[in-house]
Amino acid sequence: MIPVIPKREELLDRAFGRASRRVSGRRFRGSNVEKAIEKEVMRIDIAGNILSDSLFSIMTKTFSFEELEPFYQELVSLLIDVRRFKESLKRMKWAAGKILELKKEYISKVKGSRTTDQAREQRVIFYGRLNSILKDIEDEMNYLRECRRALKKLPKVKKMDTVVIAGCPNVGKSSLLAALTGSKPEIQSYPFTTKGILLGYRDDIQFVDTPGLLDRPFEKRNPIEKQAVSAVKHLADLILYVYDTSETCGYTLEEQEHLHHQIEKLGVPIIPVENKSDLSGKSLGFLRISCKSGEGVEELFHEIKKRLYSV
Ligand SMILES: Nc1nc2c(ncn2[C@@H]2O[C@H](COP(=O)(O)OP(=O)(O)OP(=O)(O)O)[C@@H](O)[C@H]2O)c(=O)[nH]1
Ligand SMILES: [Mg+2]
Repeated sequence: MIPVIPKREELLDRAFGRASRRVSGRRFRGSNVEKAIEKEVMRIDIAGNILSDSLFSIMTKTFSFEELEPFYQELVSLLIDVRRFKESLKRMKWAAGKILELKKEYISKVKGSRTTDQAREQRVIFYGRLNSILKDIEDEMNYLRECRRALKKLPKVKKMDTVVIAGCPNVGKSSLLAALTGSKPEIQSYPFTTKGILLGYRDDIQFVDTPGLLDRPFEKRNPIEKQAVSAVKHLADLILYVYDTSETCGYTLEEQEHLHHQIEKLGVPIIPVENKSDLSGKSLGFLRISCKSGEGVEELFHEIKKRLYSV
């Protein structure tokens, strides 16, 4: 999402080095002064273009926050200071433009030179100005490097019909993901917990388990977690809310119902299911399944498809 941003010295070396190489292989005509002028004009032109192009190319390769999916916008806002990020990009744009301006200015100065030394001197001053411009945006470039590191942790969720699995700890969310998709889920790093996001796929439907995120009532959450929870509403087309009616998970049915009501507030369609039907327990009248015996899992998958495709 953000390309590697070379160090100031590297950017300058690249620009100056290329400019030198290009003029060294060339023959210039006219008097010594005319030759010097033509040569220094060329160096300024090439160095200026290469440096401003490098900055422009970093900007164009960097993602645009506005073009992100709402889900990613929320995740990105958790990881970086979006205002500072945008400000840093603006400053890079300023620098790239300023370089082109200075280039013109110094080319005309060199053209007005009367001696070879004067021509050379103007080019040296121009190189110095390029260095100062990059120093001026050093903080901004550092911040973009920081953003790059932070955003590397973003999970790669695909844009497809997505079912998110929620429920108290130990009710069987991860088991259900495995039972539904019949595979070992892919684990991807996750910005706000160390646990990772689990993804599974079946028939063009993406199943997501977000360990630690949708397993506690919202009032027990810190602001960052609250925002992460609310990001889920942009990701999920459907939520599976998993109950453990045997209560062997360690949470009472009341506690589980409380979380269910909270998750309903996200405004995403929900299918509640009762897992661990192989064990004894009360029923709330929802679809009963068992990840252990497989009971009800196929019916659930059928129901999921019906809900996703009938709306
Ligand atoms: N008897 C029985 N046990 C189950 C069933 N489904 C899951 N379990 C068990 O319940 C425990 C928790 O299952 P997980 O799938 O890890 O539950 P989870 O909701 O992902 O747990 P956290 O990620 O810690 O929130 C494990 O020991 C599972 O083997 C089921 O249908 N029947
Ligand atoms: Mg789990």
